[in-house]
Amino acid sequence: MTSSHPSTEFSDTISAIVENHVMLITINNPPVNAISASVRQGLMAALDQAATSDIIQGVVITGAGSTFVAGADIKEFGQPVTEPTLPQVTERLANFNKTIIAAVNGAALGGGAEIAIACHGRVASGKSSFGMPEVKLGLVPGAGGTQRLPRLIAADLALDIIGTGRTLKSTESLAAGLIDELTDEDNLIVCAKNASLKPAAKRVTPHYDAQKFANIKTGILRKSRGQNAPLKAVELVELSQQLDLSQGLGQERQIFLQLRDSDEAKALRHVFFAERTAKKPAMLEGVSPEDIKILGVVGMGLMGSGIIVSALNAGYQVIGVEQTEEAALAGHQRILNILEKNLQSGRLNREGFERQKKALIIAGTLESLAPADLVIEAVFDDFDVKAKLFQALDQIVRASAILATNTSYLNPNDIAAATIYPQRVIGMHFFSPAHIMRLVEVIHTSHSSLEAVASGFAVANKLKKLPILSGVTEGFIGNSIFSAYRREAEFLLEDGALPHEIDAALEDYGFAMGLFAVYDMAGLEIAWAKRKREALNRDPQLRYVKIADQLCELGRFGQKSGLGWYQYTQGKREIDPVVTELIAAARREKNITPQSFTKEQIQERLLQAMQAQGNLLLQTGIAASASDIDLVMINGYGFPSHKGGPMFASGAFD
Ligand code: T1G
Repeated sequence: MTSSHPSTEFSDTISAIVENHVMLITINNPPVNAISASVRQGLMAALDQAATSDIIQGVVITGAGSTFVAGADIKEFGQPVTEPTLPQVTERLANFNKTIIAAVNGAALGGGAEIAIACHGRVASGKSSFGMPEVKLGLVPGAGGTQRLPRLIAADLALDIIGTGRTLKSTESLAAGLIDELTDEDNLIVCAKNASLKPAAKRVTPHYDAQKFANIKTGILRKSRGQNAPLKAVELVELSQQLDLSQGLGQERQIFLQLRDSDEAKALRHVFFAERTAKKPAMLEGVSPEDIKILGVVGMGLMGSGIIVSALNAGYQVIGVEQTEEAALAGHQRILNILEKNLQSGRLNREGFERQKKALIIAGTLESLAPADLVIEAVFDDFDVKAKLFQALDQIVRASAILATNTSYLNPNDIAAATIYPQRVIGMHFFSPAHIMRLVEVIHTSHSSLEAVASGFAVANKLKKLPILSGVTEGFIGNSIFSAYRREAEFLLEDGALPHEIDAALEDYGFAMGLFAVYDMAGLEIAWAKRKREALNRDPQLRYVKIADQLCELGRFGQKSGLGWYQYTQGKREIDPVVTELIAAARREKNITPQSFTKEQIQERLLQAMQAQGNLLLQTGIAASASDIDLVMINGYGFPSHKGGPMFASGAFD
């Protein structure tokens, strides 16, 4: 909204215009109006002028561009604090001598939400959203959020927002009383200005449902898995109901400063910036992806149907192909079931549901893929099957179309070499369930053109996935590190540890579930089949642990067979003395005197195994950066994000 009145620059990120007795302050710190020192200093300077001016009767604060304020400038963390601090700014806003209204034009996150709730009122557009994602950075809101939010809205909802870091859309914010007025973008500033010329509204702290509060608290504590920030968030919101505001703010400040320099916060900051860096791989700088509109997916099993649902969610037209009519119907039903679930859970509205159903074509012949711009295969992980499929597609799709293999363990170089245009073949390694798991390893073969790789990357981004570039090696980044860590875990078994001890050490470290429990859940037979295939070429010099094979030879394939590394009674996992004895026998056979290991020793050995493989992937150029490796292990293999990933944990970023 332009004005004929002069704009005053209060810093290089803060400007203000005074018109009709209202000062409109704009925060302009691209790309997301993060609250840097310049923003804080500029805001205070503008408020100084407004406070003493006789002309100015009201103040409005808004953000330039499509974001209101995305929070404190995370890049400033770890540096010396520059005054004024954000708590000083929000304190000033809350106690300002004239009505201040936040005109929330977009995302108000963390410190941005704290600025908005410190104002005397909030007018927002439909594009606005509110969130306090500090716990995702190992922090708590540090500028009044934990004390002012539970006084503005129901404390149970405040606890949910602060403890989980979830974001509220504009309509939910209005219903919660977080915003006073919801208007369209064109009227946002006018409505906010009108509100600023009225006395600040008197607010009554809304009642809250104590049972709901308790349930939300339990959920947050259960999911925290060793993270400290969520526990502190709960503590502070509870204190907001017991202490007066200034005491509560004092407690909040103390806890915020403790957390800010914690290892957990450093690890989560590493993950935050690692994700931003991974979005822009140097290898693809300046490379334009193909314009992909129509996606083809061959194979509509668990993986294929998950990929199709992600593609429909992203707005692609999708052609799904199966070998038989029966398999195509089963796959179609699987996809419809997921879409139905999304509809019932509110993740999808009716209009979206119908649109996605319409955007999907199911076919029983490969020829129907002719119009596809990119085809992803998710068929049985066998070389001949995949090579034959791509050779058939060579005759069907146009030469510039991209072919992507979802293989986990086969060599995409060989698959590409079997085709007419190997430069258009890439790997796109999804993780199951593919409509939920964020990670996609985008594989560049020795033949792949940069355009083909960039196209796979762009598609993965549009699917709202986290694409990570990987070169070709057995198991790419994730599975090769997972194999190294699994191997070390089995060495630990022979050396004296037991499956439940190793799992307990991993869960203590922050994994949702230990390795052997995960194995039993996934089933032991697939890895066994692979080990049997590899047995002929295995280097007899290398240490090999036979225990897993012996379990399978005994028909112990995991949870579904009731027996695996553990025994399962009515689904309950229990230590099985048969396995304990099997392990003892394996040690005796190799004359190994068992040692006892502390959980820290177990954690250290497994971390070192991951880091050693990670370093190998960096040396061989398979992984572009250590932070990419961390993101793969966090988003694909359950590595606790508040530990930063195996490479971060090794001090690679100190
Ligand atoms: N500080 C510094 N840089 C930030 C930033 C921030 N808060 N948020 C984003 N960026 C950079 C990011 O690194 C990237 O840079 C560019 O902006 C675009 O981001 C006291 C202490 C807002 C939803 O946790 O969730 O307030 O890579 O790629 O996908 O209580 O960014 O281009 O150089 O993510 O459109 C709390 C963090 C801070 C929100 C936009 N706030 N940001 O997503 O773009 S702690 C957050 C986001 C706090 C107070 C406490 C997202 C976004 P580059 P992007 P996007």
